[in-house]
Amino acid sequence: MGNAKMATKKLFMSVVVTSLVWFALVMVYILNSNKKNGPEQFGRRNIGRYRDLAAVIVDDDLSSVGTDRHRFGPGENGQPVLLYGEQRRKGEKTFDANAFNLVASDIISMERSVPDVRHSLCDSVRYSKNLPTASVVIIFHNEAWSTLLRTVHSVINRSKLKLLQEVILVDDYSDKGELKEQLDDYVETNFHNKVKVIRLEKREGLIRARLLGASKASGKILAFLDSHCEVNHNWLEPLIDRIYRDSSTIACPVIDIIDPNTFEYSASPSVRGGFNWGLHFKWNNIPQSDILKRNSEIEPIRSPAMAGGLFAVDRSYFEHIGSYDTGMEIWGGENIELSFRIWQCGGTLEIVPCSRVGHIFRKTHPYSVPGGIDQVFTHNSIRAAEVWMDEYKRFFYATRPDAQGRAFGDITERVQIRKRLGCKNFKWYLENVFPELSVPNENAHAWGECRNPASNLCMDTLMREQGQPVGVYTCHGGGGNQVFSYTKLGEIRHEEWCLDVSRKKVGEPPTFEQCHGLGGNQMWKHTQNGVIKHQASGLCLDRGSAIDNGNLRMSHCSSRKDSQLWQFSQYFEGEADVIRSNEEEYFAF
Ligand code: UD2
Ligand code: MN
Repeated sequence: MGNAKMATKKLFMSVVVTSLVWFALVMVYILNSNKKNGPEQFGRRNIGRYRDLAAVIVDDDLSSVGTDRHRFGPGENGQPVLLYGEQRRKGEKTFDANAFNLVASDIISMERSVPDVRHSLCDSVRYSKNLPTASVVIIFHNEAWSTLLRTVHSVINRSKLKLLQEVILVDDYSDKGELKEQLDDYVETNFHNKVKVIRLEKREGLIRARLLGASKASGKILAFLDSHCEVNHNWLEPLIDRIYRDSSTIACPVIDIIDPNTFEYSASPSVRGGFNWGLHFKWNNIPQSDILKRNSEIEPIRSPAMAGGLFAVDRSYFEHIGSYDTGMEIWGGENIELSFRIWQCGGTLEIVPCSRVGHIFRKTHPYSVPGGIDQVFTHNSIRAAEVWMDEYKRFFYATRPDAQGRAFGDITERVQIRKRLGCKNFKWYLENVFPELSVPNENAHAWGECRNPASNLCMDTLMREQGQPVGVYTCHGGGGNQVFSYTKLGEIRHEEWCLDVSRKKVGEPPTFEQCHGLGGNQMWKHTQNGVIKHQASGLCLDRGSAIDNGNLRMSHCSSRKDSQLWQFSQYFEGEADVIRSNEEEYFAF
């Protein structure tokens, strides 16, 4: 009995020991194979990826999601690069030439990984096997070496290569030495024929540079990028898919944010493109009604306007609808013009949530612009307004007085395109595509500068944001931050911001809040050259005094105080009378 017990114990022990040995062996194997996928190995494999593109295409399972996880180093996974001491000082000096921190950019690998910020549902989407290929066109003027090539590497590493016809780099007459032969050599050695460089003989600006790129492209689809982007995993396929389904679609990726100082990659919120009456592009919240219509968060978002730099389009459709207005110069306005054209002429513009691309949003333009950036932007915007906005262009001119009476060149050809394509008018666009844009004469009693005549101070956003006090500033007649409206809903409004009074106390300033259209704290009454009375509190808007730090303040109403009298630059016909006939009610306080 005792012996049998001993034997069982021995057997048990040997099973345990053998299992442990096996376990250890398996662990060693796993650890070893993991090492093979580590950063070093990744680096080599990755070089193989574009050294021998043909071989990679066979096994094109878009492994970037997996391999990116194993990378480490400065800026990897979109982490910020923080500089100290001498490096920090050096970095700050590079802003003048680049409008971003070139020292930080140079430290980061050309092939750094980015966080996979796509919605989790994106991975389960299955796309057609028959998708056409795309040519990616990247235009640049004096772009920095590291940001330009990081853009290209990201496209090579994170696109399905069988969908990537080619990458075309268009040099818009840069004068940086490194962007000439050195760039040609780099591209030749690293990307073979997959990437081409073409050059303009003179500075043409981004509009004509993109057109040159498009004319050399052979893919069925064109995908445009700025020269300081980092595309995210599988960004291209969802864009092509939308165009494959309907060739009259222009598909834009979600534009994520790369910080110009630290190069941190962060996901941007779900927004869509719009603009104000000055034709400045703006990001807007997606209206609730559109959110409710969507079946899932990864469904494309219809967008009234595009930011401009990052979009995909069917090449022949792009030609068919008149590509770009070649009468536009250097920078600005072409995105709004294309947005109007695509919608008014029967196409669709959308943002595709499963496609994401990071872009360095710069605060200034580091390059010189012949004629000045403001001048060319105004010139281009006038052309867009004249061709597409019909009678509504008066609101553009009223918001941008610098555009009034300026020559804008010949637009005959563009007007003919509009006729040839039988495009709809701007009223249709406003009603069907962008009903959220407040149209002054339809949605408002009064519009323009809101002036306190006694002081010549005007209501001014002072570039403030949500929740901050509404300001006043000397009237400048330049539109922009001094354009307000008194809407038919009783709002005092600047774009999507409404004057709101939640602390109903004398001396408190009104603040900017998102307009909700429900009255309440955003409901006012105004008579021409009279007071602006807040309905819920019974207090009136006062221009304030120096001690109010340039803020408006709420006061007890008195039409005898000239600090409470306001005059909009425009009262719409018929409306002023209606307002006046109710005057008694307004002054009953
Ligand atoms: C935004 C767009 C940009 C363009 C612009 C309006 C995004 C992310 N960016 O401004 O693509 O639509 O609005 O016009 O939506 N470039 C040239 N030649 C020039 C000037 C610029 O090739 O004379 C290149 C430049 O190197 C860059 C691209 O054009 O790749 C756009 O210029 P940007 O980055 O200064 O414009 P951005 O992003 O402020
Ligand atoms: Mn840009």
